Amino acid sequence: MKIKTQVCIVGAGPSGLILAHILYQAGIEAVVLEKNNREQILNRVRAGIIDQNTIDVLKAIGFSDAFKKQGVIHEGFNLVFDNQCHRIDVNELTGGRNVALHPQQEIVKDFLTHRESLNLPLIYNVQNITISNYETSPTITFNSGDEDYIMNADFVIGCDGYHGVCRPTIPKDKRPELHKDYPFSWLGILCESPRVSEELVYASHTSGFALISSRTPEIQRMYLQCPKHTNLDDWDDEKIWHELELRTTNDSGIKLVRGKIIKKDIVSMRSFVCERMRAGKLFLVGDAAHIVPPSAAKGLNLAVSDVCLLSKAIEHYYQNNSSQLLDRYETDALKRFWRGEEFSNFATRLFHQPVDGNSFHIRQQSSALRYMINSKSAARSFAENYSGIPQEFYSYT
Ligand code: RFL
Ligand code: PHB
Repeated sequence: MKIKTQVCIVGAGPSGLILAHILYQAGIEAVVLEKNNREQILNRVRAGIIDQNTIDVLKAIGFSDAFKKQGVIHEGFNLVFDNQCHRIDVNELTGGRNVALHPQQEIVKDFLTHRESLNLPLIYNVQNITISNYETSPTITFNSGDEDYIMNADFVIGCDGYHGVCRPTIPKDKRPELHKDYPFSWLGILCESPRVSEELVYASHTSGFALISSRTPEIQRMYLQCPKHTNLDDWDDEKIWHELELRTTNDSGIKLVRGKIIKKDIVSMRSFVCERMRAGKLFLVGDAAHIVPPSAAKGLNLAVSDVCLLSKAIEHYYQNNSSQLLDRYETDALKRFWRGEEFSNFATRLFHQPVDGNSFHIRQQSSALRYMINSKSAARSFAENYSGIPQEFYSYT
């Protein structure tokens, strides 16, 4: 089958679906290609926290009601170390900015069902994508089920995550990539137990980092720092609960309640950036271009930030027949990304136990944690990054 469209979006994760929606609102045609089926993309457990910038975007593009239904505003979070709990009041420190607990699956579900209700094109089970002629006039071939497709598009947008096909389409010598691996991972669980804290608990402990997050009042999401190549079989439920309780014990009355663990997964901790986010008519967005460790809950927010820049640039192109904003996309997106990257790296160092037990690192970390609870300036800097640096910050350049 032959298809012609304005924008081909590869990937129906949050980046791809939100971008497709904004383009639709601007009257620009897009076809979304997704390698998985509908069930698979709806059942992917990932982000829990979105920042103020993303909250504002969801509201601005017509998803206020969906946000109100599923999102819970958090005005701060709890920081536990030396078994004491300190509340960081993000709202007060930033003059009214917050984060929200708004699970990524719910965001994906909202945008997907909205797209379906409008009968807009999204092709599932897409395999063997090839992208040619992307410098000038892209052609995309793929198959889905028994059908072979050839698509012509003005633009191809890679929203296909870290393991996608779009980034590798750009020859290796034309895409500088930077990596940082962390020497530990996270073990994540979903469990059936009551919510024990209104806000998240980030715990730095001599046995390692722990995080108490949530999905619904009845389903909780928690994480433990664990060895890099750990085997899930080595973590029975008793060991997981023991470590979670040990690391989060505190003086504030927040106390875990054990429940049935319904999912366990290992999350690798890494930073990655491909500094080529554009090659002709091919653009990379979100995790396809960059990854941060989840310590500071930034990845999805950085993806949405890319979406905003690129959607504006594509609109500008069609309205004014001008590539001016498209030409700036990579530079502007990387500037925003590096702020999120530096902050995610900072939070990772602040919260996690060094695997070599390095005393110098541990003393610095204790000092930084005490500084954060004793100095409003230090706490404000953290809160400003955590709730999302306002986009105006970048416009001076
Ligand atoms: P995604 O979500 O990876 O979506 C990519 C989509 O592309 C599809 N795809 C393809 N489609 C067609 N052809 C191909 N060849 C394809 N290859 C892949 C995939 O099936 C998928 O549907 O990328 P996107 O849209 O850029 O979104 C990025 C976010 O998913 C990611 O940054 C966040 O989940 C990161 N993250 C968090 N970010 C936050 O802002 N707040 C958080 O609280 C937060 N928590 C987390 C996180 C990431 C985590 N993990 C698992 C790394 C917690 C965890 C545990
Ligand atoms: C989550 O709820 O999955 C979550 C929350 C905060 C983080 C990372 C993940 O920093």
